[in-house]
Amino acid sequence: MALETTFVMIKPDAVQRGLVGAIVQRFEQKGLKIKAMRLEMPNPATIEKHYEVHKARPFYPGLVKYMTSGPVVPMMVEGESAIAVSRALMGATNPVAGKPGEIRFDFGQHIGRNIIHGSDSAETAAFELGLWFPKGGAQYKRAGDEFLFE
Ligand code: D4T
Repeated sequence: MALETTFVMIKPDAVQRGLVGAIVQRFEQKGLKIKAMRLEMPNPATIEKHYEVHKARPFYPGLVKYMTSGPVVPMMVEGESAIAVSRALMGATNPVAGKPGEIRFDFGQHIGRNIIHGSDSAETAAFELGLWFPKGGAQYKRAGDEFLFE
């Protein structure tokens, strides 16, 4: 087990559908610590850098168009194995391939409108956190942590 920090982003479809509160609640209920969060119209250059690994894929132009179509909610999230735990909370990339209880399954139906993003490795998390939160996150002691961690 290791304390990790990861990058999570609520995508435009979920913001437009009024799901921000329900999604953030899943992370809070799990005990993950939110260290930074904001709502913004994403800068297209940031989205292009974020999805640069997918540049050659056929879905890339549609992905960039969708991701810049409205506000997103980028988040910095900390917790034990936070990278894998966040991905587990999100579920399968294709919302209908997952299981009930997963954010994407519970709230989505189409891979091109899949609600939420989360870093898939420590390297990706470092890159994405640097891209979206160059100034870092809030440093604070959370009340109740002694009941969450032994
Ligand atoms: P992200 O990166 O958004 O957390 O999603 P995943 O890590 O679960 O999935 P991914 O990198 O393979 O895909 C990135 C992003 O592209 C969209 N997408 C993906 C799409 O619109 N059509 C497709 O066929 C695929 C594979 C969804 C997520």
